[in-house]
Amino acid sequence: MSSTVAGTGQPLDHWCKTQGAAPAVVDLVDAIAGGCAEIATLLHAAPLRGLTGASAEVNIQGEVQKHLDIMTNDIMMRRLKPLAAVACLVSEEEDHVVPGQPNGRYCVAFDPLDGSSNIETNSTIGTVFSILDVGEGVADEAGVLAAYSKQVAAGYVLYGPAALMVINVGDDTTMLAFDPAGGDFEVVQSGIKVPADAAEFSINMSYQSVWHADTARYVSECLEGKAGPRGKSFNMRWAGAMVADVHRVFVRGGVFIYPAMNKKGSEEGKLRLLYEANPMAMLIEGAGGMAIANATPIRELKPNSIHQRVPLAMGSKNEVALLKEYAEGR
Ligand code: P6P
Repeated sequence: MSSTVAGTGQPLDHWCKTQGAAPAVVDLVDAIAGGCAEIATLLHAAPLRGLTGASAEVNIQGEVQKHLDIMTNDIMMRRLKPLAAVACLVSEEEDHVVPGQPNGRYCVAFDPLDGSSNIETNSTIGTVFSILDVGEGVADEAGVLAAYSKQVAAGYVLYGPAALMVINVGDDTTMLAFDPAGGDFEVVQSGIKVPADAAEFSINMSYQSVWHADTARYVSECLEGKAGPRGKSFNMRWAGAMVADVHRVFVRGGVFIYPAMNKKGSEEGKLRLLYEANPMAMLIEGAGGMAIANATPIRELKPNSIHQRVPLAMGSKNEVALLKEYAEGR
């Protein structure tokens, strides 16, 4: 994919319809986009309003909630919960499944503000969402988990210098940019393709001492560069926000890794299956990449809880295939 994009004039809802998305899904995507536009505006004013720090609250993950974690969750709940199509909602910031409307058919699972540790440094953060076809009136954990593979749409909005959305509603993975003047997202790059090969990896190197041997092998071979078995040099990036690191993969290829570790509490990595790994996997696979948890494709997993964590590697398929091969040997 070229790194230069430009507006095509095609608005989000029109693009969704060209992709064959059901009208109710188009409405949900539109509501999500409106929530993200509101979040983008809130983030720009946050330093002036003293909102970049931590609240007194702790979420079910045991993580201190930032003021913006709570406020962005409230925005998404307010925008989505009243919609007729919403059966229920799952949020990183909500302990349990939140019921929507009695005849709703879809569950929207989301992380309202991914990477919130980046807020205080004014670094890139984002909103990640997944839309599951759970069936009419389903609003319990078992019903949501049973519909894990019925993901009909997935996407994220990256709040960087620009607010960019990357979304898939069943076919293409496409990028849209938010136009503050028009108040809508506009297609800037459709049919994104992740290059099969890459020379850039993304992992938090500070955990090197607790990696499993397969992760350590992959990274050390990358670091050996031209003289090593890979025969080429690699660059490394770690943004501290999954949305930023995965977005880079869409722009120029690469692999994003948050592995299982020999560390209490990180045996299954850190990232959540339902509202981080599964939506990102749909986007990546829709762009010709690969997304795995240890050696299993993320789409083939059977979740056991709504806040379940999974190890993951996703991006350029030839790099992820090597990680898969090494993980099979674990
Ligand atoms: P670490 C943000 O908190 C997040 O959930 C992801 O967005 C990000 O990739 C990861 O955690 C960063 O984790 O261990 O490097 O702080």
